[in-house]
Amino acid sequence: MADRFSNRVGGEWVAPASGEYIENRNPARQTDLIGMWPESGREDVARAVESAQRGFEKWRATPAPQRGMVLKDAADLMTERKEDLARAMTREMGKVLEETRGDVQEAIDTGYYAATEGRRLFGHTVPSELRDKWAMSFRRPIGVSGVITPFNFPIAVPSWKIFPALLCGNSVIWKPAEDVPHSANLFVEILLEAGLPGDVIQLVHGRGEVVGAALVEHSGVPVISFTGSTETGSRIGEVAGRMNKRVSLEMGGKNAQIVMPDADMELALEGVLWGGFGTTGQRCTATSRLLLHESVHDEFVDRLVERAGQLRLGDGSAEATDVGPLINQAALEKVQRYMSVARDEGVEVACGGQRASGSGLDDGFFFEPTVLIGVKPGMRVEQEEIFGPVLSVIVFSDLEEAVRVNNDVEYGLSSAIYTSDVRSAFSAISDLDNGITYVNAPTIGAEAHLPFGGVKQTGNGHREGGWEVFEFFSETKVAYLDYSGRLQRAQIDTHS
Ligand code: UN1
Repeated sequence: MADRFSNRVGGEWVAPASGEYIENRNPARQTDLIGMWPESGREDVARAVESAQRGFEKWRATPAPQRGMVLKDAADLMTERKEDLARAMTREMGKVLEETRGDVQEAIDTGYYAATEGRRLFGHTVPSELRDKWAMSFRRPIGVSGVITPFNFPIAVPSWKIFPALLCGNSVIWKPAEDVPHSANLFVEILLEAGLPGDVIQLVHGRGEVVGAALVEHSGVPVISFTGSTETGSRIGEVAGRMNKRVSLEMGGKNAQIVMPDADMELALEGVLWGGFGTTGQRCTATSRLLLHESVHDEFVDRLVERAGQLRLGDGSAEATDVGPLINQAALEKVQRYMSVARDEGVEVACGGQRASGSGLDDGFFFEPTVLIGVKPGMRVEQEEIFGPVLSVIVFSDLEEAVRVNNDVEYGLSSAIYTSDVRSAFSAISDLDNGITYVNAPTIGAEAHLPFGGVKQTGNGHREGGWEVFEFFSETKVAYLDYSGRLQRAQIDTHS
């Protein structure tokens, strides 16, 4: 009998009201049953909200520098337990250990950054237009924050939301992705051990369409932060819009790497291998389009195909593995469907293109690193997010055309250009329609202390990370102090 794990609601580890559980298995080896996690419902969410409201009243009164110290202690504990967290994460998510260690490190960085923000959290003090009067703004917490997170960064992405939400004085209800519940339990245990009061953090496991929806629809949760598909995000946005909630949506991408004729080709090759096949292509920042200048196309494709074929697929916990499995059966089927789309569109599969088989692979969701060539702008494999190890190669003849192709998709998260020409580099930085552009580095690998997010259908205008996320998780309040002792009317008595 597999272990049963709990929700964290009302300051205790508890079973779901339904008494039902969901199995969680290793995507590299389906026979490996990790445990059973609560299949929660609306009742569990309602209890979590009541408790989180009590938690909020306590926590908002704790000075921000002290709140920051709890986050610092949490980041310290993550540092101590980095290896254990990484191994647990690889077992349920599949990506290789080097990457899960990086995932934990990103959360540690986010924790330390947020901890020090407790001593800043700046407002503004500006001159008043009237005499003997002060005018200033400062940040106040909002309330119970609903956090809904994806499977691909089981600790890092939640940390981008949970640490800043807590630092700003909010309480949190977290609904993690069904495929990575163990990482969530380990994260919450760390927050509690670091001294976070019991009802300031609630963890409710279950299905997105039930638990996520209940959280979004609950009037006691005024702020929602979501990372996931554009389809789900748009539905959340609709409900949040109707209820006048503050909502941050971080969604899909169709990110391109552009290779100019003056690029360092070996560097560009390493970049696209990492950006396209790292995390098995399951990042919102993954490189899924490779734009090659016509003069370098043939040679670059030859080298790429050779190198992609050398990548070792396998269980991410083996140090020799380069690429782990996809997350689940549905993800595998989606990638397989896109292979038929590619064939129907007349695209050539230069390498990969099918489920990987062989020793150690048959019991997992492995898919061969795939390079599609002859892809034309506008084709579905050029426009739609596949979320797997699939690169669509497009040929261009000048930078202007490359920029046009890059921009002509509905998403706008990250982009990369490889060039040694400073003019191309700066034109790309200003003209590529994305939230992030890398020069001579791949489309993945954003750092925790800079704003993260994209334009168009990738998001709804907010940024995570860096300094901007603290604005998202707090309200601006303005205070005026008039010590003149007389009535002074703004806009009217300004000449007295
Ligand atoms: C995501 O895929 O949702 O920039 C986040 C990166 C990582 C974060 C990715 N630091 O690739």
